[in-house]
Amino acid sequence: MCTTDAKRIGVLYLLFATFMALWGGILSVIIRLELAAHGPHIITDASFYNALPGMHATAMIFFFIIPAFTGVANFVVPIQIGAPDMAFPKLNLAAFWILPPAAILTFAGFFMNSLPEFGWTAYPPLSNSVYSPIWGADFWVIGLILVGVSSTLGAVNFLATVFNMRCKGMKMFQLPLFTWAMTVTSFLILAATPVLTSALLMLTFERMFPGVFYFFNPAGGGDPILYQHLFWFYSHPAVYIMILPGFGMVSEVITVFSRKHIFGYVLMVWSMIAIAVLGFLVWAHHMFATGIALEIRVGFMFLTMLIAVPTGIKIFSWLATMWGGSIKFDTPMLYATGFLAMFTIGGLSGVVLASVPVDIQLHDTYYVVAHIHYVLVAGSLMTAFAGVYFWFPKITGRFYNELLGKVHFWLTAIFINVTFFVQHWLGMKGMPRRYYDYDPAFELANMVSSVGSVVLFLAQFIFIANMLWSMRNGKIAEGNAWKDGFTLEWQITSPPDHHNFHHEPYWKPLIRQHVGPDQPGGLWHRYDD
Ligand code: HEM
Ligand SMILES: [Cu+2]
Repeated sequence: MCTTDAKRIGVLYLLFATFMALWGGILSVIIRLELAAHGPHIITDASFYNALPGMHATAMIFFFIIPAFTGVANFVVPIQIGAPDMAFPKLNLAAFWILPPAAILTFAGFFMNSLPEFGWTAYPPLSNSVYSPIWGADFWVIGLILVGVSSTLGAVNFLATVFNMRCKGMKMFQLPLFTWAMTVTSFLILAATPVLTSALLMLTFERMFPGVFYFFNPAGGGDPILYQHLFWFYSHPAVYIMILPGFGMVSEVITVFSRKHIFGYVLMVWSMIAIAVLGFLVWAHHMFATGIALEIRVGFMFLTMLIAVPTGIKIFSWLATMWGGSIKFDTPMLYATGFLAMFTIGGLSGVVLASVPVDIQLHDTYYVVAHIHYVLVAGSLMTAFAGVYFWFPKITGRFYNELLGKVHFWLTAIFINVTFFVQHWLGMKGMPRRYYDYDPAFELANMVSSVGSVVLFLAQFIFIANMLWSMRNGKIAEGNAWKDGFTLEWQITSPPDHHNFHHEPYWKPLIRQHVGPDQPGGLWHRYDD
């Protein structure tokens, strides 16, 4: 509980994230049950329904996906660079322990019958003291400010660790791709999160002292669109905060399970950097419908579409890595390849939404919901599973049950599509997002989506059961659990000892020897005791 060992803090993050995923999942199933058929069902109070999508999104984004990635990274990043711990172990612990109280504040509205109904974006005027004069809204805003503080502290720590604590011989362009992904992500957090925190502080001031502060309220010279600019200047980069670590995990999984070097390492790193930079230049694609000038919209449209280039490069590099490899389809690899296929759908619907005329039509419809979920569920969630299955033997010293892992994968992959694919159609036909009820013509597709979501939710208990059971009873894993891991974490015992390494590790480029024709080396490395 008050350990400063990054590995244990990582596990705390993972437990917290699992808990919040269940919470967010329950909320989403409630939403879907209500929408299963036309007319009111399990929720009689439309106001309560109104609050649910926002609460679900808040739980999933701020308390599940981001902490889950941070958890794996706490465990893996220091080891991958040959360090005994993070640069600031106590800060690390503090960053974690801000989260549970932040979660309690954020969701306090549930205990006080005072739930904010302004979605997860909290646009004023809806979120100001006139339209949301409730305590639950204040707590929600303050909870998210705390999350911002926590992830900023975490990002500083990761950067300090990666830049200062690399073992002898390891240069930046020799870092494993997961560590690179966390480095780029930490820069994103450092540059973007304080912007959200500021916007939320401004909102709080306006809520607490109406008539004194006018940031967003036009009555005193404020501008509600300013809030949207600040919000999306954080929240678009945030989508990459929620996907780049997953990209990094998939890179590790695909190299190990294809038993090959990553194809185009340097290009992979630069693509991540390009994605991060472009990620800051596209925020106004969320504001095409706010009446900003057409020239500006067109500019943002092209910049947005440009992100497809580095993303495409990464997809092709992963495919090229698998090409000609001797591939093992264990659960982590199933998740990694499943991610490739399904994330592509999310990327394509993103390009569709990026074009201004189409977005004007599809804005605030279920098409956007489908897009978000193909990137966040088929992208972030599936990569997180790839990573957790992949490093589970390293974290616990035991293997998970492979059969259960595969069953979990297939149920998850199939029912993600059952749940979300029809939503594209619903959106194109004009079903609005965040509504309590809909036209009876949409009934069948909504039923399909709801049934899908229930099965998807239930399937996750297979994962939890597998993890809990295998932690104690799984097959014992050796240090190099997958036999083909060449990054540093695979060169020490599973689970690693307190300070990771018994002797100060050193890094040296290593030609890959034991599989297939020799590839020119440099990216695999070995730690010799
Ligand atoms: C990398 C993972 C991605 C994530 C996690 C993500 C997430 C999101 C989220 C949460 C929204 C909803 C905004 C709202 O609630 O109003 C959204 C909308 C949008 N996304 Fe993405 N996105 C990703 C990738 C992309 C890509 C690659 C593109 C374009 C090439 C894109 C283009 C858009 C556009 C244009 C909208 C605005 C839709 C509207 O307001 O009607 N996204 N995305
Ligand atoms: Cu965006």
